[in-house]
Amino acid sequence: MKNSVAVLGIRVCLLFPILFLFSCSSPNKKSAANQTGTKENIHKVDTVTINMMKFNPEILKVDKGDTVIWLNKGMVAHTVKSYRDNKFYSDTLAPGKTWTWVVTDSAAYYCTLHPATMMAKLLLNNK
Ligand SMILES: [Cu+2]
Repeated sequence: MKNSVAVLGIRVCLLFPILFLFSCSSPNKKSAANQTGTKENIHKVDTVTINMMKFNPEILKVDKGDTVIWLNKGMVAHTVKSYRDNKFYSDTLAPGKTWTWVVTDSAAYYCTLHPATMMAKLLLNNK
């Protein structure tokens, strides 16, 4: 009798860790499903290069939520300012510096230091 009680006790001790392992495997599947659901929120990042007194590309197609990075590869300082509504106005960008804006709308913009020659546009897709 004592033997059979001891065997039963050992079986219960083995059973609990196995149940514990199975119960742990299900939350992992849930978190994998959550990761696929966030893909819709991914936006792209575009770079506008400033060089030879020009924005390149001069017309950039974007979506709301995209990030635009202006990179000054020129020899002198420049700025990035929208014409209307003050949607954005960068700091003065020394050579080698960048400035970033997250797109909220389409915008025509220019360089306040060279307004006669440096003009460009951000155009929303589907417009
Ligand atoms: Cu400029």
